[in-house]
Amino acid sequence: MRTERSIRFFEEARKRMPGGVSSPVRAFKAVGGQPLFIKRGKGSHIEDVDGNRFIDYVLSWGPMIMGHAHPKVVASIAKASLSGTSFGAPTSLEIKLAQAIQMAFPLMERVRFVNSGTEATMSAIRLARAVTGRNKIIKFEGCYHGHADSLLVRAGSGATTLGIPDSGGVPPVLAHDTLVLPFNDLKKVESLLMKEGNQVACVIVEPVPGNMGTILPAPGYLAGLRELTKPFGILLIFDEVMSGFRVALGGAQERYGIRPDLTCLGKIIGGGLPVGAYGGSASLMSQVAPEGPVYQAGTLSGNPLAMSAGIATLSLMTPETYEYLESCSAALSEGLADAARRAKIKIQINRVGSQMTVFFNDHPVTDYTSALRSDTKQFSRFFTRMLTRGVYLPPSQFEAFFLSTAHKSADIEKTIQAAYLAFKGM
Ligand code: HOZ
Repeated sequence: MRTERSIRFFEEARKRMPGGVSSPVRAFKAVGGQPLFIKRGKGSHIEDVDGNRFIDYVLSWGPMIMGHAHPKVVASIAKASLSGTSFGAPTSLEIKLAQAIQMAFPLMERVRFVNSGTEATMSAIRLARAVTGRNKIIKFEGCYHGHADSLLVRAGSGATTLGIPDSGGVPPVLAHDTLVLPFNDLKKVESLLMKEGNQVACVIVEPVPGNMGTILPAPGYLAGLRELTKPFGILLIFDEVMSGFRVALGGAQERYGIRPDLTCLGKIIGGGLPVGAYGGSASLMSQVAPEGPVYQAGTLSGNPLAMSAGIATLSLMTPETYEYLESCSAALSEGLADAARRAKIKIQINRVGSQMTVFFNDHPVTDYTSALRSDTKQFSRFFTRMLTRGVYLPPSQFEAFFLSTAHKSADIEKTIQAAYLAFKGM
């Protein structure tokens, strides 16, 4: 595989940007080698600046559920841009996207648009602290809720990939108010709440964690969180930045039938442009400025191009979309499991709908501790072998693969065949 141009760009980029990238995990540090610079994407494929083509399972870390450069999404962005790209004033597009979100997430009676998942989660926490008058928050090991100070404690995603789950620069006083528990362990939640429940503003959780790799919530776990938090008046925040419109149209809250107080969204709702959102009941959200005292703002929030891309993307999502994604993803995970068996490699595949992770691990992966026991060296070898065979996977053991409606059975078959060859002799 030729990579001269990517190498040249990376040298140049490193002179101008920390690590040569705009976000750490894409630097390929955990898997060795160096990042490929992407020139274009279409459907299930991306192409780098050296002309290599790959079946893409990163999909911009989730948003491109209809594949790259979907004609309807591209046309809606182009059309919106002809009328101006930003006004810092309301447009009717915000109402349309809010309506589309509320159809799928009825508990989000009021929605505030922001520019990223990070903004959504940090704003939701500010709101929870304000309405409860409490400072402490509970998060779970290996869950990643963006890079706000209070949340970079035992954080997954790039923070875990690069070995900095507790980031430098986070004031100890903030980290001190973040209580961290293992995921999938209700007993620990219960005993912490018995001690400190009346000081806790919120429990924030990725209902289907994807940032320590994909983890399945144990049966009854999410319902248990709901039950345990209620009597203490603790708000339950579902960070559905990844799972929203991914694991079901109405996200994990629809799939598992849970009613969180606040929901954070991102990724898919922007159709590949920068958008986040948070929302909940009208009464809770009435505390957000300008209606209430909780301040949060943004010049580009509700940006018309991003709203248009989101509206177009959500308009394409039908029950058939999810049926297709489910069957395609099941075929991939079954094929990968079979390829590993034939090659005598031990892996665990965790999958919910069209989100999955292949763990190089002998035992089931159910939380951060078990995820960290995975063989990251083997993952790196697998990653590199897949890349050279034309398959672009997330460059970390602690991330998720995503599928889109543009992935066809030929892509899946090619991926399984590449995996078999990659597993063989590992
Ligand atoms: N937070 C993203 C992974 N879960 C990575 C974003 C990026 O590097 O682009």
